[in-house]
Amino acid sequence: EASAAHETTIDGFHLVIDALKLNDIDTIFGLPGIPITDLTRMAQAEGLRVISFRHEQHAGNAAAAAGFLTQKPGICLTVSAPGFLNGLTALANATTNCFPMILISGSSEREIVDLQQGDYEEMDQLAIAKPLCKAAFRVLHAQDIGVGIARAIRAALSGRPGGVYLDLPAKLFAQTMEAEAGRRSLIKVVDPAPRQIPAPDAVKRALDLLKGAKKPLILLGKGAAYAQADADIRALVEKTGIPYLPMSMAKGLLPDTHAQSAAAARSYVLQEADVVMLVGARLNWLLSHGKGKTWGQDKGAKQFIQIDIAPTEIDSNVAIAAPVIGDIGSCVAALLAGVDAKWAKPPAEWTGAIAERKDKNLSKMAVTLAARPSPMNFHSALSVIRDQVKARPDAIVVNEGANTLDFARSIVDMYEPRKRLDVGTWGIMGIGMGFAVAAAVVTDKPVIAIEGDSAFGFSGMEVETICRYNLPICIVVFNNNGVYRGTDVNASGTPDVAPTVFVKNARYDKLMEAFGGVGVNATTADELQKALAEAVASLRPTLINAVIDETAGTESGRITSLNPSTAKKK
Ligand code: TPP
Repeated sequence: EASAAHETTIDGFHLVIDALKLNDIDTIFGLPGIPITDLTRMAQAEGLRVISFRHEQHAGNAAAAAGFLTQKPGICLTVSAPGFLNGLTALANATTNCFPMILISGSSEREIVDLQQGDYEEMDQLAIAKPLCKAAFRVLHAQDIGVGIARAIRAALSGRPGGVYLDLPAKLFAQTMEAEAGRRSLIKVVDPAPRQIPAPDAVKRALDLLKGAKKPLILLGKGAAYAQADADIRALVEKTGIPYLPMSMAKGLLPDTHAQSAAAARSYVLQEADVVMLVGARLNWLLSHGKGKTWGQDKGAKQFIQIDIAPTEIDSNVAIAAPVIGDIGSCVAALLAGVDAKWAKPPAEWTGAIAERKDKNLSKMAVTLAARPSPMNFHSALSVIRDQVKARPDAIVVNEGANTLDFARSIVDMYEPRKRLDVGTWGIMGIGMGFAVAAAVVTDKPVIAIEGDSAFGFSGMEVETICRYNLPICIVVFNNNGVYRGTDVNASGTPDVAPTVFVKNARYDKLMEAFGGVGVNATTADELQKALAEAVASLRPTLINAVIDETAGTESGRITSLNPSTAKKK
C-alpha cells in the first residue's frame, strides 16, 4: 500500500503500477535490470503477479499468449536496448498473430540518446519499435502515465488486436507528483474493445451466397478462437450443417471428433468447395493465398465470404464476394439470426463425399497410429499424447517444431476452445516455453508442450522458470538428433557435423532435473505413456526426452516445397 491515502506524493513507479491495476491487469511477465528492477519489486509488493524469465523473448511470448487466452493485453517488462530488442521479436510476432500485448521497456536519457552521446544502453527504442507493432508511445511526464497506459491498452485490444510498445524513460519512474492529482490522472479504460456490428446488407449478401452454395465450407481461424464467441460459432456450424476446417489454433472450437469436421479430408474440401466462409482466418501462406492447386484452380472459380474485423484484409489475396466486417462475435450472431428453421442443409452428395474420404483417411491413420516401432517415430509417440489429451481435454497443448508440429496438429485431437497454442502465422520457433508458462499461469490447467528438439532449444533455459514457479507443465522433447532429422552428413569431410545435426542421443531430461523437476528418458511408447500420465496427474514440472528415430520425418515437415532449389545448370 505504498500509494495509500496518507501519503502526500506518488512516484512514477507507483503510477505505472496503479494504472495497470486500475485496468484489471494482474500479471507482469518480464526480466529485471536498470531501470525497471524496482518496478518489478514494487509491482509484486502491490499485489501484481510478477513472472520473471531468463530471456525477454520468452517473457514477451508469454505476454502474447496471455493476451490471446484472456482478451486482456499481456504485459512484458524489459530493460533498455538489449532487453528491449530481445522482447521485440515477441512483440512483432504478437502483432502478426493479432494477439494483444504491451511491451513496456525502460529507456535511457532522452537528451543523451537523441544527441547520440553514448548513454548506458542507448537506443532510440520508440523509432525501432514503431514499424513492428500496432502502435508505440513514450511517456515523459508522471502526469501522463495514465494516458499512456490507457492508449496502449486501447491500441492493443481494439479493432484487430496486436502488439503495442510503451517507452518509459528511467527518469520517469523517479518523478513525483501530488498523490491525489496522481490518482485523478489515471484512466480506467471503458469498453476497450468496442463491438463492431456488421452492416445488415453485408450479412444478407453473405447469407444469400451461402444459401446458393452446392459445396459450402467454413474455415475457422485463430481470430475465431480469440473472439470467445464459442457457442454461437458452434451453433452457426451446426445449424447450417456446413462442413468446417479449423486452422491449427482454432482446433477445439468444435471438438475435432465432430461429425462436420472436414479436417481429415482437407485437400479434398479445399479443392472442391464452391463457397468458402472464412471466420477470423486470413488467406495468407497458410491457406496457399486462396489460389492455385491447393484450391483446385482448374475446378471453377470459388466464391469467398470473409468475416474479419479489419476491412483492409478483404481482397488481400483473391477477390472476396461477400465481406462481413465487424467483430467475430457480432458477425457470427448476425449470420446466425438469418439461419432459420427453413435453412436447407448442404446437399448430401457433398457431405457424403467428404465423409467417405474422411473415413478412409482416418482408418488408414488408425493403423499407422497403432504401430509400435522401435525406436519410436512421430506417429507412435503422438498417439500416446493424443490419448492423454483425450483423457484430459482441459489440458493446454503447446506445439512447435517442423515434423513435430505438422504431425501433432493432425494427430492430436482438441476438444475445447483455446487449448492449443503454436507457432502461429510466422511458423516461428521459440514460442514453446513462453507460451507454456503463460498457459499455466493464466489457466492453472496442466500444460503439455510438444517440442521438436531444435524447437525446444530456442527457449529451453526457461525450464528453470518453470521449476521456480512450480508450474504444471510437461515438456515432451521429440529427440531425433537434429533440425528436422539427425541423419545429414557433412559433405566436405571436415570434422564438423552437418548444420542440421545435434549432439547424438542427448538427454534433455537432465536439464529439468538440474532445477529440481522430474526428468524421464522414454525410449518406448509405454514409457512415454506412463511418464506423461504421471506428469499430468502430479502437476509437477516434467521433461520427457522422447527418443525418436533419427531418420523419421522430412525436411521442413510439410512445407518442404518452400525451400528454394537452385535453377543453376550442372
Ligand atoms: N528460426 C526461427 C526463429 N524460426 C524458424 N521457423 C526457423 C528458425 C526454421 N525452422 C523451422 S522448423 C525448425 C527450424 C530451425 C526446427 C525443426 O526441427 P525440430 O524442432 O527438431 O522439429 P522436427 O522436424 O524434428 O520435428
